[in-house]
Amino acid sequence: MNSAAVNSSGWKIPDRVEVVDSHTGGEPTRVIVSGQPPLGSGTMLERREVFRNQFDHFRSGVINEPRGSDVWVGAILEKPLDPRCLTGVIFFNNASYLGMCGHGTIGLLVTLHALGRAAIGTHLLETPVGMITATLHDANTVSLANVPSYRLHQHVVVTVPEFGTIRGDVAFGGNWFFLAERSPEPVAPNNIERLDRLAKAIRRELWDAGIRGANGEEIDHVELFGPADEIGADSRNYVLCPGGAYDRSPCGTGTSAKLACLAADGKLQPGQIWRQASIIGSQFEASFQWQGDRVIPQIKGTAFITGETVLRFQSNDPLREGIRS
Ligand code: PYC
Repeated sequence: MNSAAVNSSGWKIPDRVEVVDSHTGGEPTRVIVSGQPPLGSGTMLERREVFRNQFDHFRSGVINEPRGSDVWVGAILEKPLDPRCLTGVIFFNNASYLGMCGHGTIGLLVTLHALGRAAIGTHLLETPVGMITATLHDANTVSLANVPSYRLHQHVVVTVPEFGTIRGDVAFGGNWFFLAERSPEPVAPNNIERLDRLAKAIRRELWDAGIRGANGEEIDHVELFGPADEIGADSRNYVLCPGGAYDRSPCGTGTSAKLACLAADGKLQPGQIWRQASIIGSQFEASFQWQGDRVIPQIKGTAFITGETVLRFQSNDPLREGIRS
């Protein structure tokens, strides 16, 4: 813990930081509305590194306990390089920084609309992994065309003590995922503790075995699939996020990675609808189009505003920078 809360550049978390909170299928998003650090004028990827290297105390302060928790995803808004874009955005969580975030994009657009900053219609957004298109259909419903997604490895085998041998694919959907073909544990809301143990063990095994993303990235999301009870859903998932929490939503980038695998296997055709249910039963409607050997996933879901808050960072608070995990 660093109670000074001033980084090497002398920038200090302001006493008041305004945020708007929402949830997308149960998964919360916190959009920073005022008080964020200056990240410069580079690409979103470059600005994300400035954020990581110089202002990580701000990430921790706004998203970690006691002001947030491991379930939250935060979004910082940035002036886009491309003037056609509505905004640039960098998503982050209790552990680190994300490339993209599907549920977060849905929450972001609904939030910007509630603030009077986004009209119903289609918008471009700049993210660290590229430009995406998102359409606000009404005050709560958003569909997004995600970044090109693809399967990198098929039939990866990991042996996990206590759970046995698990086969799955490694795919990119804006973040890196391991997608287990058949979960040895029921993917059911009353089994979250074991799913959590299993997914964390798989992630450790992948790391120890040196299995990485295309540019050496950690496979930091693990997705387990099972049959869905929910009406109309094709599948139910359990998604372990990098910070250790599970995604309450069906995970936009995880569903994108799933679409890439289904497409590669010829199990889903372009334009065909895939309804992905989350472990709590919320759903995204998804489909894809081919772009060369990658797919452009389309993800549709709803978000609702849950709060408009002023976070306080009092100078004498020993937990000004949050509890770092
Ligand atoms: O919806 O892409 C997503 C996501 C990533 C992490 C949590 N949600």
